[in-house]
Amino acid sequence: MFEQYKLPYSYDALEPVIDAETMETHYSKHHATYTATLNTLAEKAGVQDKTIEEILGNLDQIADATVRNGIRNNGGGYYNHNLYFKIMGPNAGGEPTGALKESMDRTFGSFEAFKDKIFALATGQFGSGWAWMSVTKDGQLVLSNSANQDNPISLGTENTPIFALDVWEHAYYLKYKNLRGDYVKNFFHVVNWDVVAELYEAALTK
Ligand code: MN3
Repeated sequence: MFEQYKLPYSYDALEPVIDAETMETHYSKHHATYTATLNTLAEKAGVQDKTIEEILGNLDQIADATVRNGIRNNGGGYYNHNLYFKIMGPNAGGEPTGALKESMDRTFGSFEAFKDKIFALATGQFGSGWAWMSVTKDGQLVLSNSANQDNPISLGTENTPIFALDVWEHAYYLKYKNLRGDYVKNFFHVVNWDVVAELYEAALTK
């Protein structure tokens, strides 16, 4: 049984960057529906006892195309939002520290350069999708974007996502309307870099 990541903060905790109504709808409707649908489909495919990473990394093992596509979308939605809600928090923002900061500076040049690259990927994703920072199998940081609920795992990269930015309109439209770029710029004020750093360390020792 796949369970939604439990929010350790209230729906209004990320105001004014993310308004309470958006948070509540996003978590209690969108994410809840992805989770419920994944549970139904995972049962149908007989993969309910696998981890979500195992399922998404081996979609080709699901024979029925309709079930496979449903798990790709809803399992992706389940996994992606767990990560998205986890790396945000109140009293957050600022810059990464420690080993993560050193690796980001080495890879992207600076924190500002990282933000510019994520901004380009997030605003350049046509239609619904995500922007990512992931860790490769040999410990390198890489940035990417993806359409719909695809992610670096379901796309077969074998990279481990540690930073997820939702750029579906449901993530920002109530407050930002068509201005995705404003949402993306403000998003950095609610990123909990301590959590991203923990995910980074965990990915390195996997
Ligand atoms: Mn979403």
